Amino acid sequence: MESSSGSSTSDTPIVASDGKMPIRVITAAAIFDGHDAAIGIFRRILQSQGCEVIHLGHDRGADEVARAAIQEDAHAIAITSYQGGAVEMFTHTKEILDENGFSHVFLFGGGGGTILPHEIEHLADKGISRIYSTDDGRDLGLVGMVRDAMEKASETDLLEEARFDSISGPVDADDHGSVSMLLTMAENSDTDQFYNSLSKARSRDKDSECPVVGITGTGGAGKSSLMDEVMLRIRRDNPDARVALLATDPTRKKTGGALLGDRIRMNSLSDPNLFMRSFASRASGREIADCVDRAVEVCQAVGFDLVLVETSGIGQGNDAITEVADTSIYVTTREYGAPSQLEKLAALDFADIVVLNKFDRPGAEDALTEIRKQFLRNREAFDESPESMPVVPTIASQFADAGVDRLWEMMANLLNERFGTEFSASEPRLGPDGLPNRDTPMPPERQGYLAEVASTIREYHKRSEEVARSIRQVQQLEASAKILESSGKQDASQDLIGKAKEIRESIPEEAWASLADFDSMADAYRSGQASYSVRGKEIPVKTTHETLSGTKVPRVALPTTEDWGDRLLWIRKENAPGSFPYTGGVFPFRRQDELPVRMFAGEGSAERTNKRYHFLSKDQPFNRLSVAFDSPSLYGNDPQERLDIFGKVCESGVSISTVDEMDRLFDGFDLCAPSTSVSMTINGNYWWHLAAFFRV
Ligand code: B12
Repeated sequence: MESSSGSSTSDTPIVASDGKMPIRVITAAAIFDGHDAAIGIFRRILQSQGCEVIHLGHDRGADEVARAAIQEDAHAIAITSYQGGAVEMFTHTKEILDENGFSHVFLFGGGGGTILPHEIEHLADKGISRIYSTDDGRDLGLVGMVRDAMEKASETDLLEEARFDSISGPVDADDHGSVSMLLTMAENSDTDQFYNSLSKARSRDKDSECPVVGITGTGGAGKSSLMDEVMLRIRRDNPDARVALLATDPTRKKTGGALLGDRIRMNSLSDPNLFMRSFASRASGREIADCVDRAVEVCQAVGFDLVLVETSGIGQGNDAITEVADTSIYVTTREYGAPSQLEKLAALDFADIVVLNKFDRPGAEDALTEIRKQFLRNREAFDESPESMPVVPTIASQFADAGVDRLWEMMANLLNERFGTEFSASEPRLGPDGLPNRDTPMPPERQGYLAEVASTIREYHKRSEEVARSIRQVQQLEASAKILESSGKQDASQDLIGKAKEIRESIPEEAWASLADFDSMADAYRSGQASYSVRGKEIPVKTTHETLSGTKVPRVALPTTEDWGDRLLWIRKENAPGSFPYTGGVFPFRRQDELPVRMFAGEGSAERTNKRYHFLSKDQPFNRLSVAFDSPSLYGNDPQERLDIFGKVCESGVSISTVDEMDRLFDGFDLCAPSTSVSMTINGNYWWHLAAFFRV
């Protein structure tokens, strides 16, 4: 085994099962936890060390993580937990693994200083393989910790014969653990061993129908999101159908590692009838892993009703999917280039259905016409209309997209016709034009809105620098001209004045006006008294504050520079409070008659938090109640009796999941009084909390 040698360096990939397979690791940040930077770092290091990483992203519950490890037959799971509740998260994940006979999975992770030393000890007692503390980070370094974990994880031999003893009889598609082991054999074992086990495991006749649908298309076309949405429709219309999704992602030649990232898009996988397995392309270097044909055989033998095979992104000429699938779907977006590019596309020859995803993008309707026409030409179906071609526009990112409904309806009809299956499909609610609704919450012309804002601001700063440079030159030229004039060099002085005038004229009038305003503002601040108006009311203010020792300190400090360019840059980038770009607030001075405080609380139960609000606002002329919710409330989940969720209920905030609780939270406060205001630190679940708040 290459792996376990203590002398291995960070350049040596770590492999398991006597060098037969890379280590497979599930990575995730814990439930209700948005701290995903750390796991992002560790997943990249794992890949660089030759591991195949199945990344689930953030906010993943113990059930999702453990289910992924079982379906993916992973050697290890890495979890980061920063939002509290780490003990419950790790313990519950371990419980699920143990219950399913996956105790061998090396469960490790960290959470910096948020997992305390006595909790690390407790977790070790509970059988968690390793929690890495900040001290471990200092001693071993980031790569050192990963290699330490992987060397231990590599001791588990997933191909050990004894492991497969449990597969001595027929395996059913519901038995995800056994299906997963068979898929590991499909990927790594020799032909005899694999078929020997498969013949024992077969629970369904070879002749019974289980169609295989291949999904291919360009990278980034949204294949995984689309398949997730299709699986949700299959579940909706055929609750008993059992579906397997087999996805391939590329192996990196340099490290041998891979990011198997398709699972991150999947929200349908909580259904026990849906199963997913990710493969790395490994030595094949193709868009489907070499083992996919065997993996399909496994899924058919154990009784799945449908197998979906997803490729990694393909180029114009790739058609490997046709080797394993009997029905093919090609997914593209409007961004395929000029119409002539479609003529080169092999997929339009073999695809049964073409999907034009991201149909809400500008220009997508023209693309739909072009693809339909090209599809018709490829089929030489000149007596048919382009509209009758099986080209479906979809917006997989749109909730309940009728385009995806139409896609599933087409798939179901095709499969029922070809294979005699009996899939049901609800009728899609397409618009009168036969197309899905494109009135997305974000109109197409505003989709690049943030990029436009960023580029406008960048342009603004660039322009500021240019004008500041010119203004500085004018100041320097005019000053130099004066010096030359005073030393009798009239001609040279006139030359400089001429040049200064030329540059002066190129500078916009508003820049000179800003500099003039700066001078009058500086005078006003120096005078000790100023006034400003709010809603027509003139408010007089003292511009200086006298300290106990009698020093007069200006309430607003202006830059002392004499350089016109620097002054202009300050005006355009910062400026005084009450002036554009308002970096110091929208009013020239802060109010002095009210303390800028909030009664901020979130202490477990509604009653306790309410008590705290009353304590904080006692004898105050105003109530500015500010709510900090616990993470289940923030993420819109019920405080269920599930260990990983329980660990976060009433932690670092108040738990509010009923209208009654919202009522008790503000008990005794007149929420309509002008002296009362309420703010909430909230996120995607805001609508529920807002509705509950209006109700009280
Ligand atoms: C970065 C950060 C953020 C970023 C997160 C960015 C992101 N996308 O991840 C932002 C600003 C968004 C953020 C937000 C919040 N944060 Co914050 N955040 C941090 C911070 C500063 C660093 C965490 C981090 O990523 N460290 C980098 C990792 C690599 O290093 P490390 O943590 O030291 O871990 C070492 C070892 O443990 C080990 N290790 C760790 N994990 C793993 C995993 C594996 C596999 C291995 C092998 C090793 C290993 O390696 C490291 C090197 O030695 C910590 C404070 C701190 N200094 O730790 C707070 C902290 C975690 N945040 C906190 C809080 C409260 C929040 C908020 C709730 C604040 C709020 N009220 O809105 C939000 C919640 C966001 C959410 N939705 O979950 C608290 C948590 C309190 C608690 N649990 O008791 C902390 C501790 C700050 C504090 N002291 O109050 N946060």
